[in-house]
Amino acid sequence: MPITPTDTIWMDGELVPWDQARIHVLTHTLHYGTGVFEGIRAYPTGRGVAVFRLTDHIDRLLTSAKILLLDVPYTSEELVAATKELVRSNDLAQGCYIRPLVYLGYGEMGLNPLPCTVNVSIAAWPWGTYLGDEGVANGIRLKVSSWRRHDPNAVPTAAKGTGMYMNSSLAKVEAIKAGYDEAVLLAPDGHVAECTGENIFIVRRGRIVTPPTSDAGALAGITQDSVQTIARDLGVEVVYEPLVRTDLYTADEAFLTGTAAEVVPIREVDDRTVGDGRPGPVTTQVQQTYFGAVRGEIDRYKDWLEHAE
Ligand code: PPE
Repeated sequence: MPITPTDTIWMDGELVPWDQARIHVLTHTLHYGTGVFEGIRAYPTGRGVAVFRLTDHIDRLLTSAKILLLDVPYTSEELVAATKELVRSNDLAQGCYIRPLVYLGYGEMGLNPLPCTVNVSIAAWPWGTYLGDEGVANGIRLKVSSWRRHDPNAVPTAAKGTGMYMNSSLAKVEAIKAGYDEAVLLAPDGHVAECTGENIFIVRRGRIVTPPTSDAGALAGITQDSVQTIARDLGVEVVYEPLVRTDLYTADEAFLTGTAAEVVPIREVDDRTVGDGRPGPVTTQVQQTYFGAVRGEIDRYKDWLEHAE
């Protein structure tokens, strides 16, 4: 997914021109993956551009940093304000993707990160659909990866750590090279964990089922949480229960969620057609409601919007 440059990137308290937002090649996090990050989206609404659940994302960033013992030199309020300032000053009224990153800077090498400086950057740019317009409309083809998700005692799966995405990237490449759109990873115990950058759900006998995030070694998704609220408001029960791969094959419907991906139907898993191969009624209703919520079209969900202007 190509990046469209904007004017500035927020780096350690300043808005730096896009082309000058550079770091040294000996930056600690570049070598060891010792950073944490977030993915956030802002959408155009009737009242100007609004960042969806911004505070929740910044709080998760700080929780990830805490898990990695990274001492972030900014408060949640300061990072929320910085993000809004960035969106305001970069002509992003049509919406954007926002990428905050906490990383260990230049000056120390070796595996002890404690003496390193902790740096923070926030970038934002317009970004289209992550898994393609066709996938959003008609569903994607999923492959169970041969790569396992992390053991939570090997790396902290509750943190959105940069280095951990080597695992996601390996699974994504494998899936794409095999002709699929996306991969789902199993946890070390064989239960379904999550996709490379999304949580996974099935619909079975009228209920929505998603793996219990921390047990499955999956990230506790903010979109997953939003979808849980939306589904319950639609009168559909949502439960967090362990799933095995054949539960995906035999589901009535399946979909995935993430900030970048949004809500995307799954039409096939390992060449088995899910349901009748078209987005099912529950998936479609949840997806439509999510798109309405992020764009400020549904009063009930207005509290999720944090206006940049
Ligand atoms: N699991 C993983 C592994 C993950 O990376 C994400 C977000 C989620 C679940 C869903 O979380 P949430 O966005 O809070 O609903 N993935 C981010 C990064 C994607 C990327 O390609 O980079 C995102 O969606 O922004």
